[in-house]
Amino acid sequence: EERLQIQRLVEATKVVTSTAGRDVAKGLTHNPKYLPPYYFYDDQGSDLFEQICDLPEYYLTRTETAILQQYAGEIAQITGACELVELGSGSSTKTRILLDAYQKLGYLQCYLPIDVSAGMLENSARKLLQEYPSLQVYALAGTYEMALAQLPPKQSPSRMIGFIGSSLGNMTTQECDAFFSQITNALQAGEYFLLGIDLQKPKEILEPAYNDRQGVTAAFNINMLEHLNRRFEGNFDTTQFEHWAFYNETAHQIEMHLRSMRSQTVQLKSLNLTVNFAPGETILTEISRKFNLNTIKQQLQSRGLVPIQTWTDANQWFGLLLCQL
Ligand code: AVI
Repeated sequence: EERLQIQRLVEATKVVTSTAGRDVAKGLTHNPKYLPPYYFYDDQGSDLFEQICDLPEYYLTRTETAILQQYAGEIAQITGACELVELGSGSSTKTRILLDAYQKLGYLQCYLPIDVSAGMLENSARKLLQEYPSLQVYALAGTYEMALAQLPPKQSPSRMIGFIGSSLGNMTTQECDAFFSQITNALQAGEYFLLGIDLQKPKEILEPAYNDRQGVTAAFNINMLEHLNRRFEGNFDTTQFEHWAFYNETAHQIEMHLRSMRSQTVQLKSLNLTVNFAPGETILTEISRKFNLNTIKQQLQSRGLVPIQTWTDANQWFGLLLCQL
């Protein structure tokens, strides 16, 4: 297929096997233990995340979709002909709303989805090619950092980097800072950054979204251990860890952990790593920050990403910001 290019990115260092998993070793030997959230997204985890997006308690996807449906035309109009780079594209479901809006104006050219889940990336890219017969897809399998540093030359007059779904919330403020630099380095003056963020709200709404009744979020959390088992020859006994998520109101963030149900020892053979767990000890697998619209706008502005338009829903639960470098 000529309209599709898929590139599997590897870390710049050629000795891939020795660098992969270094972050796992670092997190599991840290006190308190943590794991980087991108390990959620092997192909199985990406499927589970798709299921989360449809849960009645998980208002995020539904709310952002509605905002996009209402304002995608406006976004396309403001940016003009623009190729779309999307970070964490997953199934590209919400992206179709944007692609449709660009197509309507005759602006649809090239879509560059980026995702760590290569299987999910390839499947959704192939589907998009069928649905959009004139679209070029250049898919990049890798982390944001790798992909942003290796974007192919532009084919359109302008570029927009899309980062929707509130994945920014999964970064610490420090990681966020480094990430904004990667964004500004990847863009040229006048180009766009589209950001979707979950906003602060009562914990009565937030906590159920991360503790759904069907247990899909728990399975998603536990799958990280299964992923590590598969990838690094590990022997986590997933029946001996439980999902634990709560809203930290002071830090304005959901904190998601895996809690060891007893004293146990786990080995990750290919990392040469042995980890001991005390009963009740936890691994922090994710933070999910909830933003204040004005604060994040100021932060973006101070990093040179000037917010030129903001959209939200009637409840002000979710925000979509179009920024320009
Ligand atoms: C991808 N990210 C924005 C999700 C979130 O809500 O922070 C990941 C997730 N974790 C548990 N449920 C969903």
